[in-house]
Amino acid sequence: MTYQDIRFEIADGVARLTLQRPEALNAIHTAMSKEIRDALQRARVPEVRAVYLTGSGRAFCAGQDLAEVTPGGPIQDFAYHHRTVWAPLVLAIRELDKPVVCGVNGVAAGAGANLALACDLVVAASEASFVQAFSKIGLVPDTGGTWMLPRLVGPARAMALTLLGERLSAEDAVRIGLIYQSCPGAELETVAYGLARRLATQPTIGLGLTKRALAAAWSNTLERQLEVESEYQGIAGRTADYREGVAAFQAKRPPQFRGT
Ligand code: LHQ
Repeated sequence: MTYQDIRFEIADGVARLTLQRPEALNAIHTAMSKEIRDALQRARVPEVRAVYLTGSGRAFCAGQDLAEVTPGGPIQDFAYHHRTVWAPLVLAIRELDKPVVCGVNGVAAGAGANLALACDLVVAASEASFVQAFSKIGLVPDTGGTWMLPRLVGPARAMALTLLGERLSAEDAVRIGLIYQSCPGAELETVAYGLARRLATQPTIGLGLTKRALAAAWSNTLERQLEVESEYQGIAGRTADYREGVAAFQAKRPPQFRGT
């Protein structure tokens, strides 16, 4: 598949996916969502050990391309549209067995904000902001927002963010635990892409299982979760990276993980 509205490249073990419609603040339309899904599928190859998602221009992503969903426009069935366009994007990120870092370079609104929050580590430029814009146009939060927000920031803040739809600065997003980190925009590449590069040198199988275990924990009892941990530790303990990690520790040298 050739891409019109995203850029995709693999280097240093990192698949970099850049949303590339700056004139519309990287708002996503159906064809673009297919490109993103295709790229996330391509990121499944073993050579890729981390994914970096970011936007071009002054925004990260303004969510759904409103031109496509205006009354009388091409898309009228929003339930079907969300089920087939946005929900699969969230699941593609969450189900990827490797870390996904989001470098939020500017405003992230509507489904664009929740796409960022679906990622494993979110780092935002200090000029960036997060807007649950849905209520402003009479819609409900989607793209996993109603699931993710209360878990990340608690029910009171989730309710305020979604009902009021006010812009939340990157700094406040860190303060309330919505995202991991913020940094000056000029340093986003170093900090956020740097995290992705660093993660790409780590024990990929163990990181993938960690991601899966934390996701499972949301709905498990402690007993069931302890069993998940037992199972995953069994898998991690059989990896070459575990053997390398222990050997490096004992030899007092840095480990050379290969993701196997
Ligand atoms: C846009 C957009 C956009 C197209 C800015 N589309 N062009 C799921 C399923 C089914 C149905 C519907 O939705 C969904 C999920 C959703 O995501 S619903 C929520 C959709 N997103 C929004 O409502 C956000 C709309 N955008 C905004 O509120 C503002 O643009 C933000 C706060 C993001 C940025 O504000 P400003 O920095 O003041 O920029 P701006 O508003 O001037 O926008 C710049 C340009 O980008 C402008 O075009 P123009 O040709 O006038 O320069 C906008 O029309 C365009 N743009 N968002 N979502």
